[in-house]
Amino acid sequence: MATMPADRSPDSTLALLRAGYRFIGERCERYGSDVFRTRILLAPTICLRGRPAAELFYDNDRFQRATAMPLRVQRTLTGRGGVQGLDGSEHSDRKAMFMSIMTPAAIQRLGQLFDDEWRTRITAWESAAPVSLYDELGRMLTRVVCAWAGVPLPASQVERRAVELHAMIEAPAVIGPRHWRGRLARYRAERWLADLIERTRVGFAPAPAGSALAVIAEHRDGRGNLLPRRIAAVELLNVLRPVVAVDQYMTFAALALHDHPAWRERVRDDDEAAEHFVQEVRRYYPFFPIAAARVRRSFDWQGHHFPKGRRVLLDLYGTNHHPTLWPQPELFRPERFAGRRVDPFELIPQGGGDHWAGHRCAGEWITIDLMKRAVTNLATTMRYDVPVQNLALDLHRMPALPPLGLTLTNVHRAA
Ligand code: HEM
Ligand code: MYR
Repeated sequence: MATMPADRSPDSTLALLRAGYRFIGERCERYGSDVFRTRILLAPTICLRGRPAAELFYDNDRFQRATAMPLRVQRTLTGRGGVQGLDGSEHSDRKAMFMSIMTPAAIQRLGQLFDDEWRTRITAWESAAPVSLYDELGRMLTRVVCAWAGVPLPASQVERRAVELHAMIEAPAVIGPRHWRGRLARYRAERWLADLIERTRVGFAPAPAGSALAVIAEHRDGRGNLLPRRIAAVELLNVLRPVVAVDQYMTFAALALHDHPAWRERVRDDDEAAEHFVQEVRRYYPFFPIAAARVRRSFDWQGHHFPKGRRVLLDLYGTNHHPTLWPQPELFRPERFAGRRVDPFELIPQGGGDHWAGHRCAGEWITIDLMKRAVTNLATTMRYDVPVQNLALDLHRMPALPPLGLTLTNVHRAA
């Protein structure tokens, strides 16, 4: 049996929080291995990156999700009792519920709502002082996703719900007030949506057929039972929160257009170029750092032993930056996707493998579609300046964002 390289420190939790996106990659490079062991949250943990590792990680016979996600992540980002922590038939049943929402027509409807919202907002931006793109996008996506999902949202509540949804995303990997804001936000948002689910079920808040609210409120599990309303709320939040989180990728896309202005021309009226650009934004920029699972039953892989119950972390960011998969991974080069088949275990910003059978992100197509629309809107429907500001990404902070979220000035509708 090969010896798995090991981190020497008695516990690496703080090192992980401090090093952020590069934690696993740096150690893989130091040890010359895409597998190593460490201790995180006081428990032995195996860290992995790369294509073979991703393929292994998404093997349902070898890994489970029950008890894999640290509690601090469940209490903020994912909630408890939702699809992320399910296995076997319970998972396939719940996942099918999500995938049934993601029809091409529904994705198109969401995109259309977003484009309409963009058109309306340009007018406000034209007469506004500096526009914080990230904050604007957060509010726009909150309005759009609620309208799409059948969730009533009075104009007076948009700001509050956008702040809540952001708070959940910003909280899982930090210690202190930002973490607690995320927990409070989750508590409030779950109460709001559990109440809505209840009112929908009794007919007081009718949901449009096929909307996320209708599908989740009416979903019956394998035994024919409705979801408990708190779990239904967790699942509805699993639609609202991540759609709003696409604002982060859109802000990264705007940053990439600013840093690589030649692509403004290229993405205009060229769907393929826009697709390559968006794929490179998802590959290059840091967002969801790692996925977590537990060994379901002991096995050996590449000469290393994986004991039953061991927590395993797959480096999503590190796989997207793996030097053997992506030549010059630290360069932003959308053209690398020209003629390249997108492999399910190589480009994994939203997880790998199969959407139905495994835990790969249910909203990946929505994300790509919305990002393409944002890129097209930035490049074709408006002109703007990006004034001098600190645009440095902080890879130590999860999630990473330029400090003030990208400010635009002199916004004008393109003639
Ligand atoms: C799962 C990332 C957008 C819904 C995941 C996973 C990642 C991820 C890494 C977990 C993969 C794993 O555990 O193996 C992202 C990123 C997004 C995004 C970076 C960009 C904003 C969305 C959107 C939706 C969505 C727009 C819904 C409309 C979900 C759901 C799961 C999931 C329901 C759980 C899937 C399962 O456990 O089977 N996402 N996601 N995500 N995502 Fe996303
Ligand atoms: C979503 O809302 O589900 C999609 C975007 C979430 C991004 C969260 C980034 C930081 C997460 C750190 C979690 C560590 C998981 C082991």
